[in-house]
Amino acid sequence: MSSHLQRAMEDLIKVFYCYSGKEGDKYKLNKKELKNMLQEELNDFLNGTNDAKVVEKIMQDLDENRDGEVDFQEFVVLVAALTVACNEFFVDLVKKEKRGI
Ligand SMILES: [Ca+2]
Repeated sequence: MSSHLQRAMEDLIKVFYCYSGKEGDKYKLNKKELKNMLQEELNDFLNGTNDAKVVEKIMQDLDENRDGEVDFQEFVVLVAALTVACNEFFVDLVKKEKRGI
């Protein structure tokens, strides 16, 4: 049986390839696939994923090697950044609860 973290890592990989495999390069997300992924998986986190400009901006931020597509390594950067943001929110919440706010 695999650990929680290992399962989470597997899920990350599965989610990425589920979207990247739809068209073109199977191992990279093009703009359409990225938009799809953001809408399906991260709509609660990212406001305005319906907005083409927002998707464009995320694409530019993630696409480190400027090939117009997001590979797994670039995708993980997004997930890590969002996880850090989540953690800060969570830690704040726990602190507030301890102080009885
Ligand atoms: Ca890229």
